[in-house]
Amino acid sequence: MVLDKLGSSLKNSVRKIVKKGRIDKETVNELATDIQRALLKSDVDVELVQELTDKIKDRALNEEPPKGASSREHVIRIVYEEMLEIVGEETEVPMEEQDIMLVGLQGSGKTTTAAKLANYFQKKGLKPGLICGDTFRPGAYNQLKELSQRIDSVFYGEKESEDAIQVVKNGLNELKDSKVRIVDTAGRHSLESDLIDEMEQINEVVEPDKKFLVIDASIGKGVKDQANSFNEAIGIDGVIITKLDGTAKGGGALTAVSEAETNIAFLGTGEKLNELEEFEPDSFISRLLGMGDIEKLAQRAEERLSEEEMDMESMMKGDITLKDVYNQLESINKLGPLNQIMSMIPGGFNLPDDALDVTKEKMQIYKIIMDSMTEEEMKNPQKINSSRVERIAKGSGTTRESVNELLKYHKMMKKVMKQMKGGRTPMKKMMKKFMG
Ligand SMILES: Nc1nc2c(ncn2[C@@H]2O[C@H](COP(=O)(O)OP(=O)(O)OP(=O)(O)O)[C@@H](O)[C@H]2O)c(=O)[nH]1
Ligand SMILES: [Mg+2]
Repeated sequence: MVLDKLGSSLKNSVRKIVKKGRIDKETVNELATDIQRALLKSDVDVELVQELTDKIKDRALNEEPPKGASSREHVIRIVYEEMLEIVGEETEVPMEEQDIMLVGLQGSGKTTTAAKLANYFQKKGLKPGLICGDTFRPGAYNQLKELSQRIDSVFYGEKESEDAIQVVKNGLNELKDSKVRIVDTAGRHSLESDLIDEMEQINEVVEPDKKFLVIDASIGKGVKDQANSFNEAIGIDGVIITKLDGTAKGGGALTAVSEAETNIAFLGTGEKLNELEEFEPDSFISRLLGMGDIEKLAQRAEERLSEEEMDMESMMKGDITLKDVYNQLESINKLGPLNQIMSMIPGGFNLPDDALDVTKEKMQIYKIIMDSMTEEEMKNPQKINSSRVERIAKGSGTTRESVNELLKYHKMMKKVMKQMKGGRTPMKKMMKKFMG
């Protein structure tokens, strides 16, 4: 997709939030820093980035999630909404008969984009016609002609002419049958007065329904000034940003337009003629943030939570067995460190911190050990005497110390569960609070 790098770093920052249990100040700050880093790397204006992340932080920490939404979902939503703000609105391109004129600086991608647009409308069932209004560059005629043949579009141009205005006039007459007529114009190395004059004259002849300014994404933030100058000169209906595939400055180019007095209509994402995208801000940002995936992830996290609640509840009814420990080890890993869960319980525990600090590696070993136990031993761990410990250690390829450690862990869990049972906060509520 466009802006692969920016997209993947933004996706990662947002994914981190999904994985986080609790949304606190630290988490939000971390997210803001991640987003800042990603946007600055892709050349988005520093001030704009600062403003954006300030807003995200402020809203994430002060706004209550709407009913039914977790704070995690809420924060992701805020990021999405604020990102949407900085790319501006979409330019409507109606599917109807129209004349389009492309303008822009030299080499920005006008001719290629003209052919891409013809291809785009043809696919939508609107017969396109391409007109070469570039009598300035000798190769322009052949270039557009060749491109139009590739997509099987009607073409009009006059190879020997030097009068662009007349050529365009003739072209419009010749291509009366075409539903969407696209006029390519000459590029100059800067916005000179003669270029503006010619643009204005072609503008008068064509009376285009849409005037699109084609800009190369590699100028990044510079897009804003260019868009504003062209807009002042002839009044443009939108911007087409090209070569987004080949630049790290894409984020700058995209966001700069929102500060200009116009919007983005299309994005050019490659040299091939089908590499043109309509610019739809909401779907663009959701893709950039990987929203589809994130929604799925968030959902999975919620589902896990409800499974968790059930486990915990049934566990608290009876005495905790090693089997419960086994299941817990699997699920607690997904929830986060045990000591974090325990710290949520009002009243607290008088257990040493390290007692709860069971590492992932250790949990793995515990599981292997339990795989070597009999069903009976799992249910009644108190029956495990030293000869059984010996057997289990051998069978699981671990040590007696590890087996004893696991038995100690089980005892501790039992104690914890008892204390929880006596606590005033219902389990469900506590888990909800923990998960945010
Ligand atoms: N990678 C990439 N290359 C593009 C894209 N759009 C155009 N190009 C390339 O950019 C170069 C210039 O494109 P043109 O379409 O000839 O640009 P132009 O604005 O018509 O140039 P002039 O008529 O000389 O002003 C060509 O090599 C194109 O293949 C794009 O979206 N991605
Ligand atoms: Mg050209």
